Amino acid sequence: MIKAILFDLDGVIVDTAKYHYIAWKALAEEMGFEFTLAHNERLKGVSRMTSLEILLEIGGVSKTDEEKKELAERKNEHYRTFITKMKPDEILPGMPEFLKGVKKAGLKAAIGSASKNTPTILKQIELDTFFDAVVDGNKIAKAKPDPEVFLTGASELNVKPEECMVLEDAASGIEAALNGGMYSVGVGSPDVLGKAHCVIAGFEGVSVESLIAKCMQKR
Ligand code: B16
Ligand code: MG
Repeated sequence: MIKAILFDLDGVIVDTAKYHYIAWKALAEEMGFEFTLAHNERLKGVSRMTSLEILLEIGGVSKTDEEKKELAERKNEHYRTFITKMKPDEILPGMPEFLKGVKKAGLKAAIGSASKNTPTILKQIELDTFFDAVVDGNKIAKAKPDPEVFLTGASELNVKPEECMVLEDAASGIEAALNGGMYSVGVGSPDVLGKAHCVIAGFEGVSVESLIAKCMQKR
């Protein structure tokens, strides 16, 4: 029986990938190489420092640890100029209704995100008091596909892993859910998220009850 829903943040509740893209692209251009939207796909669900490593690998650039720290900080400052202007109308289509449904069904809800900017984003979209637990990049040591982020969420909610359904847009996040022994829903393309118990394109017209039923079909 599902007792809790664990939400990834970027790509499930809001689309911040577009802001990450602008900020990483600016950094790449400064270093003299191109960073495309296809490259940006590789950064979804990945931590900030690992994102930087991938960016440098794409550009064939090497930097010292000190320089990497400075680049990551600068990228984050640029990124924050966008997220500090976010409004609740940036919550993805269907998600406000889905969230209401979660509460109505008496289910617990937690955030499981790699982002250290989670508190800022939740505040901007006015969901900072909605969740029963928030587990983000500030709290965890091991990045997805390690299940730490979701297992910590389950433990904070006082539910067992097998009672959790994870909503994720990144393949590494689906793997994290499966590694943790949880049900998983991929939000996006089946080509990328095929390992999930079920895959949806988005939340418009999707109720929590129908999603749980769909997920349970594949055990
Ligand atoms: P920050 P999620 C992830 O959030 C993003 O998908 C990923 O692109 C980003 O690099 C990561 O957060 C770290 O973000 O720089 O804000 O700490 O999808 O796990 O909610
Ligand atoms: Mg995500």
